[in-house]
Amino acid sequence: MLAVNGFQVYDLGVNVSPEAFIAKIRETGAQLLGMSALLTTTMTVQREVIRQLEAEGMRDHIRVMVGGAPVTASWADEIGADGYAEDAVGAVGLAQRLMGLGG
Ligand code: B12
Repeated sequence: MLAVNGFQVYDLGVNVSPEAFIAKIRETGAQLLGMSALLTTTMTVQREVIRQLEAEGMRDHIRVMVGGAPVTASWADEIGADGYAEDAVGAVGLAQRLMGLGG
C-alpha cells in the first residue's frame, strides 16, 4: 500500500533487531520508520528501537509509526512514536501526514 502510493519501501522482514533497523536507516537515509508487532511480547521492542534512535542521535531525523494487532494509539504515545494507524489504508494516510504530504 505504501509502495503504490509513491513511497520507496525497504521491507526488513520479521524478527528485526533494533540494530538492524538502525543500520538500514543509516544505509538508506530513510525518513520514515514503520514497525509492526503481532504480539504483546514483541511490541516492547518498538520502545527499545525508539530508545536506541534517541541514543544514536537519530530520532530528530526520522518519523516513527507503529502498528499491529496488539498496538494502540495510547501505546504509540507512551513510547514516543509519531503515530499509529489501525490498518493499511490508515497507515498510508498517516505516512503522508508525517511526511507533510497531505492526504
Ligand atoms: C494468523 C495468526 C497467527 C499465525 C501467523 C502466521 C504468520 N506466519 O504470520 C500463527 C498460527 C503462526 C500464529 C501463531 C501465534 N499467535 Co497468532 N494470530 C494470527 C491472527 C489470527 C491474524 C494475524 C494476521 O496476520 N492478521 C492479518 C494482518 C494483515 O493484520 P495485522 O498484523 O493486524 O496488520 C494490520 C494492522 O494491525 C495494521 N498494521 C500492522 N502493522 C502495522 C505497522 C504500522 C507502522 C502501521 C501504521 C499499521 C500496521 O495494518 C495491517 C492491515 O490492516 C491474529 C488475530 C488477529 N485477528 O489479528 C492472531 C494473534 C496475533 N495471535 C496471537 C497469539 C497469542 C499467537 C501465539 C503466541 C499462539 C501460541 N500460543 O503459540 C503464536 C505466536 C507465533 C509467533 N511467534 O509470532 C494473539 C496475540 C495476542 C497478544 N496480545 O499478543 C492474536 C491477537 C490472537 C488472539 N486474539 O489471541 N498466529
